[in-house]
Amino acid sequence: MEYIDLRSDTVTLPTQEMRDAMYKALVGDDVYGEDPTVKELEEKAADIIGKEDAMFVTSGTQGNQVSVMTHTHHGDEIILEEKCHIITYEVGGIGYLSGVQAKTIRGINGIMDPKDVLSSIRTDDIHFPKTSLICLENTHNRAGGIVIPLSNMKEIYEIAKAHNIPVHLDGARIFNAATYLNVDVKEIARYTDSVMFCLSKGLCAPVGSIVAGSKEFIKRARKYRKMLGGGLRQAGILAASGIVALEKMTKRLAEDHENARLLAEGLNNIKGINVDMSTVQTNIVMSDISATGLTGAQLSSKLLDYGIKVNGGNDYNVRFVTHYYIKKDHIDKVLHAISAILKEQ
Ligand code: TLP
Repeated sequence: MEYIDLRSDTVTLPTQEMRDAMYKALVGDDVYGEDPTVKELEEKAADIIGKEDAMFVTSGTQGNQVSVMTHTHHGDEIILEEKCHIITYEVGGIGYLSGVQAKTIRGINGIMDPKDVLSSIRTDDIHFPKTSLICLENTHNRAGGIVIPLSNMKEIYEIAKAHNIPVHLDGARIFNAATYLNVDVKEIARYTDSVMFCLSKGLCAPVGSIVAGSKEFIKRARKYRKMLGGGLRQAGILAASGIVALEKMTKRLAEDHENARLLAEGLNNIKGINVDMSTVQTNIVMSDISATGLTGAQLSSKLLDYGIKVNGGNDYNVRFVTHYYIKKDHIDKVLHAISAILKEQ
């Protein structure tokens, strides 16, 4: 059975064009710096994002962890929004790998108040750890794919610069944010010192993410990537798909956003389901199904019978993520299936 898979945009398969590019890719040993396709991807990525240099990493998680390791020292403190991916879904890596502690800030829809960021920066006191990094996430996954406004990023960046603290952006879905804001992706990346973005989510590459920053930062980051086992050999096979992702797939994300909006509107028309439309900005829809009497896990297991996959846990929230392989008629099918399930209740 072919599923309609809305669990994540990570489920996207490589396109035929990617497979062709992978087949034909020129490769070499990238640990020796001899893979021409990896080099091409890294140069293209740096240019697109507006940073001096870039590095191919195996995953978004590896990219974030390597960035934190490169910016910090053991015993430092870093500031993050409390529901961000680094805190929620990266296996506690910042403590384990970088030996830093987290100062989390409660954001509103993932958006931190710059005043809270400012007041969280440690002063020079014998008791305190050093604040050595501020992390942002745009789009913000757990906030429902919400876009952090540029004005907010700018304000936080200026506070960071005034205190000589670098800013790292988890921009796993930065191209979705740029599409929503209708700006060049550089306009987002300019308020950061390092950026991680994923080639393997809405952009459909099978594997891989990019870390971008200054030449000096990337030089040091390459050592940490090697330490974490991310020094790949003929990685051009993978990088070739990343080049197609950057050239082609960044330009079509508005379609995913439109499908997410259609889905969210349809869900709001179903009794018992509530979606806060103000959060539906990109390709993620967070729904509250508490009034249906079903948990997320129960709804997702019933949807499987209709050939539909969604992520739902033991609470009453269900996340739907649109992507290249979700078309408008799939949205109609999903809405019909949910209505049918709730009628049987
Ligand atoms: N997010 C995944 C899961 O890990 C939750 C998903 O399905 O959304 N930053 C952000 C903002 C992300 O959403 C993700 C993946 C990552 C980093 C990590 O990327 P990968 O999966 O490549 O390690």
